[in-house]
Amino acid sequence: MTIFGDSISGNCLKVKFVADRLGLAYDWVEISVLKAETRTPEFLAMNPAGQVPVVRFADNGPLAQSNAIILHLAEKSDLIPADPFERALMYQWMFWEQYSHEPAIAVLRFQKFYLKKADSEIDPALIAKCGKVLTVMNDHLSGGEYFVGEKLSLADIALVAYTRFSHQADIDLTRYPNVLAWVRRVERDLKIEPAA
Ligand SMILES: N[C@@H](CCC(=O)N[C@@H](CS)C(=O)NCC(=O)O)C(=O)O
Repeated sequence: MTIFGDSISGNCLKVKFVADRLGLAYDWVEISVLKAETRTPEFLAMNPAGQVPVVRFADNGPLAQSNAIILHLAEKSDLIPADPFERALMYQWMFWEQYSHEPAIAVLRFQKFYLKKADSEIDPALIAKCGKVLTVMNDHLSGGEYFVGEKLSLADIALVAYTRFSHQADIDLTRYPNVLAWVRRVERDLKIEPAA
């Protein structure tokens, strides 16, 4: 399979983390969002939404949406709980990640770290939203080491993708100690270095 991704993107790194963890072979094609490489006719033919990640499978063609991709890659693996209710809890966190978490942390990080926006240009509501999602996570993690059950699942991988870049959004994760400990735990599990 071929992963079309931008290596600064948490959504794209989710796909890499799952493929690496499961030992799946892939080619990585770097597509720069900042250089508008998601807007070429060739790319839009694969994903009319003009977004990475996209994975092109030799047998089935292209698939977009990071969480759809990782669910497909991890099917029948230990990254998806066997118990139906635990599996539903994993989906719960993955849907929350896309609707509430990613639009906060990833957007603030992009505005601060890549667009270099001044604090005066940042919507205070966005900063408040980041605090809210990290508080939800910190409270949840007071009851366990992972988001669902007692082991790593796709919920952790989806949520860690941007949480580990919080410092690039000028968010101090030491204010959310359970989250910080969990980020380091998941990075260790995935055998990746803490984000610089
Ligand atoms: N919900 C999508 C979001 C994908 C997304 O926002 N991709 C960004 C990079 S992280 C992108 O390609 N942006 C280019 C654009 O929207 O023009 C997913 O999880 O895959």
